[in-house]
Amino acid sequence: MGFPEDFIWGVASSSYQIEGAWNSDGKGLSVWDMMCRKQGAVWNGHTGNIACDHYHKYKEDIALMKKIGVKAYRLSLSWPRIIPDGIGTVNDKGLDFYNKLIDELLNAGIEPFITLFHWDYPFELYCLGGWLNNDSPDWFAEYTKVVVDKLSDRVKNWITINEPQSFIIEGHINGTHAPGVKLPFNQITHISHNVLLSHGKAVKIIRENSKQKAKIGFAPTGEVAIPATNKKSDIDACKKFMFEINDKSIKQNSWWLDPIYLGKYPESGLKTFEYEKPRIKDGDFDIISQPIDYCAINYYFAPVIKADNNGEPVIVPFEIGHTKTTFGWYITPEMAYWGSKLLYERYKSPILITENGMANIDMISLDGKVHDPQRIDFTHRYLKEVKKAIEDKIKIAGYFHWSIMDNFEWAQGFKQRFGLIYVDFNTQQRTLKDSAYWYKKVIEKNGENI
Ligand code: GCO
Repeated sequence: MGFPEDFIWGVASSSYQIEGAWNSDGKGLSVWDMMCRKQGAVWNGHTGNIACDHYHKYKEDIALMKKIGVKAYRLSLSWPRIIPDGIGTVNDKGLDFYNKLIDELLNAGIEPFITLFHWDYPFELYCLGGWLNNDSPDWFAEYTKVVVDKLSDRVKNWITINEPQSFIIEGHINGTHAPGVKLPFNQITHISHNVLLSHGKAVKIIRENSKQKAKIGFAPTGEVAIPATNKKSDIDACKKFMFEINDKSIKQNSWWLDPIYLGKYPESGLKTFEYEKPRIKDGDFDIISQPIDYCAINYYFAPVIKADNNGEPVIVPFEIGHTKTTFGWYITPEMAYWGSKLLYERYKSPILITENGMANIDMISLDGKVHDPQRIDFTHRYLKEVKKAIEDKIKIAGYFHWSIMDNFEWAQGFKQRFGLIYVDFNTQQRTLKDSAYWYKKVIEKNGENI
């Protein structure tokens, strides 16, 4: 067996991380534009003002994607580029940028997968309370409608929201990501509920307004785990770890995916958040739980779990010297098998791996090339686990490598390089890394060499 014929081989990026042009052609400010102005917020004072200058170089970048042979490209849209104040007047020039980008992709034979929200929230809406405001789901729906009206004649694949756990925990609890605030937990659960309602309203808008049959997903972080052994007790402990909520955190995917797929919050979460649970209005779960097509998920690293004598999950520490990326993240390929398997068993929805990749020390060598064997090995290992899952009858629709090119890695600035394409941020010159040529072969052979 192996990868199905129609497996989606893709690459991914997000608007703030690559576009630059932070104030061009009528774009409004996002919370990330503001975060980058806060002293000490981003490594070495870097900003996304220019980033990869993709706004001006998108044709060149799409030509490179074509050269790699990718079948799909997951991009996100900058909401304040399209609607500068977040609601109200549309900035035609901003919308037109995406219009041209989509045409360019389709001309290159690359299928666009649009993420509606990948963290660059309109600053004007943040000033109105942002996700805490109970109108925020309607704001998101309004923005979605503008985009769907314009692009859905050519775009059929949509991801509503990327990694709510990251922008809520980093942005609203730790204050290390935009908007950089530290809110109490009852406000955090309130935000999470509004984000879920925003997702649901966007799904409804897409279904009602798309000019073709749409496919939709929601992309939380890969909060999955790996059982220490194949024993039932360890697997059960691993499931408990993934789906039971026993501390005050909105990290676990059951907090997000149970409402979407099962139409309710997990009991354990409601119990643990006893005095801090969100206010749930009649009909909220009807909005949130409309059918979607992909259980999208981003895989980077995961803990290993075993059962203690009572069957409770305990984290098994990694052995000394377990390999890490330059970000300090452990390399844990088995998550791609176990995460997919356990999510698929619980939610019964095809998995779409919307991100996977690693930060590495990449440099242009004397021969003018970028040799990144670690990234090739990393990707090979994770893809082997994807293949194993597929052979175990777990439906996995596709894989998007993070990222097409080196880019602005949030609070880490340009410190971390995640790309298949090396970017010289001084000259904006692009160089395909060895991993890009390797991925090209994988795609050509539909993963037969995995
Ligand atoms: C994410 C982020 C990406 C990051 C990547 C590496 O979804 O976490 O979506 O923007 O760049 O994950 O940290």
